[in-house]
Formats: sequence, structure tokens, C-alpha cells
Amino acid sequence: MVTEHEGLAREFQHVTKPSEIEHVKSLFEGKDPLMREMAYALITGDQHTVDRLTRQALDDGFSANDVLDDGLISGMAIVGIKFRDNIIFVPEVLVAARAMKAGMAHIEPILSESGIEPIGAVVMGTVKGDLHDIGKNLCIMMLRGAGFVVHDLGVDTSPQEFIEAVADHDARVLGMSALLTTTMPNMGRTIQSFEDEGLREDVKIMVGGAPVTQEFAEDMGADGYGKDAIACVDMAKELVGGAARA
Ligand code: B12
Repeated sequence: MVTEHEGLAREFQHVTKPSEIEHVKSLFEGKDPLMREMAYALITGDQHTVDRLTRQALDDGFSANDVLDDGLISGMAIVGIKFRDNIIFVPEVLVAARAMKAGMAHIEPILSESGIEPIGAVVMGTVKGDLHDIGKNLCIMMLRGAGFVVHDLGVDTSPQEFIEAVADHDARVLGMSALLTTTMPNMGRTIQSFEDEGLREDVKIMVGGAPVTQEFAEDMGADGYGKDAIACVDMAKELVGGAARA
């Protein structure tokens, strides 16, 4: 793969599946050198450089969305491939995740800045047994930016915690995130718990996370699915439009 960044060129050698080569190409080709530098710093877990370059990019006039997509998420795509193929392990991924968070800290105030009237309350959390929160946190930033009041339950959230939070905050929408095939069924269990308590009609439920599909969402009885943070906002708006509460 062609890149002027030596470190990244070495990283690309880890991408060997034809479909992934195409995907990674589309993530990096034609992107600004600053974004490539940022992606490389994220892959190598260099949080101070990610922190510095994110600030610099925003100061230089790059949009928060471009920094997120072209600098941070593209870097995380390579981390995911290396992790799956046992080239790196949990400690390295944790360090990359910390670098991602260092960059997201600068983006958050921009994405969450909303001058519009609150649209409604949303409860968001990662399901029981699952500790992945980067994607959920991105969704939360975008939801806040779109005018939702979001209550973040964090990770490893039990069905009972979801139920209590929805009631406490009078939330119209609940969003659940799962990144593991082993924890995806906990979305269905949570939906079942709402049904068991006679509360299912009170809230609209949307789901997401890398392994989750539209089909899986429908099978579980969710009201909506979103493939990324933008789709999450669109779905929340759609669900609020049709939600039971005013
Ligand atoms: C970072 C990471 C970790 C970090 C998490 C740090 C953190 N604070 O989140 C750490 C190191 C802790 C970790 C641990 C583990 N991980 Co991990 N991890 C990843 C990795 C590399 C990136 C995930 C990520 O952040 N992606 C970037 C974000 C932006 O994308 P996203 O999460 O998909 O979110 C987007 C959408 O999905 C959507 N979305 C997300 N949530 C929601 C919710 C709603 C409502 C909506 C609408 C949309 C939506 O919008 C988001 C923004 O666009 C993935 C690989 C990958 N490519 O996914 C593996 C991966 C998910 N992990 C994996 C595994 C196996 C594990 C471990 C079991 C490893 C181990 N042996 O211990 C543990 C499990 C720990 C646990 N109990 O949860 C596997 C899962 C395989 C599977 N089939 O289940 C993956 C796929 C890696 C792999 N290819 O093998 N991991």
C-alpha cells in the first residue's frame, strides 16, 4: 500500500486479507499527513502525540468529524486487525484505547456542544459482561451534540440497572452497546427484563456495536439498530418521534 509515512507503511503489512486491504486503503488514501501521523501514534499507543496532534488538527481547522474518522477511528481499525491476528495483545490494545480517549477528550466538547432545545432523555450503556466503551462514548458525544440529554451507565450494565435508569430519568430512548458475540445476547435479556416488568412499552430500545446487525436487532425485539454514531443519532431522533412519552 502506498503511503509516505514509514511507520504506517510497516503497519499496513499486517493487513493481509484482500477485503481488509481495500477497506484500509479507503481509510487512509488521500488523507492529510497529519491524520496519518495521528493514526500511527494511536496504533503505537503514544497518547501524548495523539493528544498533541488532535489539538493541532482542530486548531488548524480540521473538523471534529474528520479528526475522528481519518485520524482516530482509522488507527483503531488497524489495532483491531492486529489484535485479532495475535500480533498485539490486551495490554497494547488498552494503551491504544487510552490514546484514543486522549484524542476524544478534545473532540468531545465540540461534538457535545449544542445550542438547541433538549430533545429528550436517552440512557446509554454497554451490556453486562462487556467492557468496551469507545464506540458507546462516541455515540454519547454525538447524541449530546444533537441535543439529547444522555445518562451514561458506563460498562458492564445489568438489566436491572438499565431498568432503574430509564425510570429514574424518565428516558424515552435506551441505547445498548455490545462488542462481543458472547455479550450480545445480554441485549435480548435486557429487553426481556423490560417485558417481564411490564415496562417495555414505556421506552424505545436501540442497539449497536461492531458485531450487532439489523437482523440480530430485530430478532431480539429491539426498536432500532445503528451501525455507527451518526446512525445512532438518526435512530434516536426517529424513536423519539414515535416514543410513547411526551
Ligand atoms: C479496544 C478494544 C478492546 C479494549 C476496550 C477498551 C475500551 N475502553 O473500550 C480492551 C483491551 C479492554 C478489550 C478487551 C477485550 N476484547 Co476487545 N477489542 C477492542 C477493539 C480493538 C476496538 C473496539 C473499538 O473501540 N472500536 C472503535 C469504535 C469506534 O467502534 P465500535 O465500538 O464498533 O462503535 C461504533 C459502532 O459499533 C456504533 N455503536 C457502538 N455502540 C452502539 C450503541 C448504539 C445504541 C448504536 C446505535 C450504535 C453503536 O457506533 C460506534 C461509533 O461509530 C476491537 C476490534 C474491533 N475492530 O472492533 C476488539 C474486540 C471487540 N475485542 C475482542 C475481544 C475478544 C476482547 C477480549 C475478550 C480479549 C481478551 N482475551 O481478554 C476482551 C473482553 C473484555 C470484556 N469483558 O469486554 C474481539 C471480539 C470478538 C468477538 N467475536 O466477540 C474484537 C472484535 C477483536 C478481535 N477481532 O478479536 N478490547
